[in-house]
Amino acid sequence: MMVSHAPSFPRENKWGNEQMSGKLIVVSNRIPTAATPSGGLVFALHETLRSTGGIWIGSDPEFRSTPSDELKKIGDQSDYQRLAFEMSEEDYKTFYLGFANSVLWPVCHRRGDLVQMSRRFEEGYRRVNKRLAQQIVNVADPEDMIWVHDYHFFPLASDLRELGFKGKIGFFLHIPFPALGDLGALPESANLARWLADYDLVGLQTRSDVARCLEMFRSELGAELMNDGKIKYGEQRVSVRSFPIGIDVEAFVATANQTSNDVEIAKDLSGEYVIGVDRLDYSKGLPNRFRAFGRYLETRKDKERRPSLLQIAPPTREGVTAYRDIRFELEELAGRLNGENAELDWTPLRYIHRNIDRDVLAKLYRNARVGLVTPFADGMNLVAKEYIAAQDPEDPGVLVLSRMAGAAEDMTEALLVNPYDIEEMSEALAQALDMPLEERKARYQDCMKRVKATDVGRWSENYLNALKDSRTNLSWNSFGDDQKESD
Ligand code: ADQ
Repeated sequence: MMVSHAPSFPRENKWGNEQMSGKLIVVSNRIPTAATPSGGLVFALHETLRSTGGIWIGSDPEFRSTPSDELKKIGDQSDYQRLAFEMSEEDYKTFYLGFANSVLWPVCHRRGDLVQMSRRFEEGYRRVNKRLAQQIVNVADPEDMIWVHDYHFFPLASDLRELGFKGKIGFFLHIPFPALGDLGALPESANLARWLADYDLVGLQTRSDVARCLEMFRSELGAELMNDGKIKYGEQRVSVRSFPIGIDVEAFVATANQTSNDVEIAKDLSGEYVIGVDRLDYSKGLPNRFRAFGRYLETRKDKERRPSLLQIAPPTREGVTAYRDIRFELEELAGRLNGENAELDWTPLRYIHRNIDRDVLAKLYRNARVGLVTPFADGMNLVAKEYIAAQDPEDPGVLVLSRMAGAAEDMTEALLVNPYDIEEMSEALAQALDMPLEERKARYQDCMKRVKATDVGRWSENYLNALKDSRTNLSWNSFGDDQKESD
């Protein structure tokens, strides 16, 4: 009797047909609730769904003691459906804060030391994914195409396949793909290779991410790289490709060009300044950035020159200990930096903990002489692209960019730095502040070319075309044959 490697699922079900052109179903943890969403990624997916119709599924921000089995309509439903899956507080703590952000996030950002292991986290992650898969098959048709976003949902394709969904399923990972050595910090139940093999297309940010993903498959017994570039793993076939994400360039340039009174005031108050904009996350390298700025102030030749650092960093994931720790560390560093360097009429560091409207943000970027983007690890980093897009082409500022950000793979004309090297960063800051106009323009033009080439509209189009062209995972076609022989 032949043994099928395909997971068992009901043989008689509605997913039995070859792919037809169906609707698009996007799955992401967050779902836009405002009628007109802002922000590059959300906007691009919104535009895509507006033109194709379809469904966007994400988590309901409110907890339920007993989450419903049904997806719930939320927000505007006119162009496409927005459906939310409910979670209990336990789900949120174990799936979101727990497994997603205390296990997967640190592993993907090379911080295995911050991983918090808990069986509850593993169970919560599997429970939410399995429940969601069931909810999706309840609303999906056989010919639909499902596009899953990010590390919250690695196992979703496996769970959907188990329920019999044979259509195309794509995955896009927004954060770095983990190095082989770091995968050892995952619990055994988290088999990324198995989970990813159930997708038809795995999209990653950079070529380096693809190399790490292929290395993982190479290390798996039974996985092979095929001549057509796909990975064969057991009965599964999956393509792994890079799709560097970007911003809505035209909209951002237009926003930066607008005049806004708020920002004129901010400019008057700040004089010459350097900007950093990040979610308050340990992966973003903020303590070293503050140290490098302090070092620059100490070593600068012209003591009359008094640039300030404007750091905008809204706190996130405060239910996770590592995020509370980084917040305390930064507050202490900020206090010391200002205590040691401030003068009666000058505050060197302005550290702001809240979200800023995008039009104000765009103007703040434009007026900043330098953009400091210095993460230890980052899937892409859209702030780097926003900073460039916001510049005045006739008098652009300079981007200082960590080599560890995905954006550095293409934006090679930024001043690339090692985020662990405080001295190098402080020297780069000095070089950026002193850079002659011609060099600033040349570097800006080169970076801007890359920003345009990865516009987020093009990104989603490229990804969806690749997913459409990908062949449905072969095992789902061969399943029937195996079954006949084994009958
Ligand atoms: P993030 O880790 O959130 O995204 P990033 O790419 O920099 O990082 O995007 C942050 C976005 O939030 C930017 O658009 C920025 O303007 C905005 N933002 C940050 N602070 C803000 C503030 N105070 N007020 C208003 N807006 C603010 C994840 C991955 C990245 C990857 C993106 C997209 O970690 O590596 O680039 O997804 O795939």
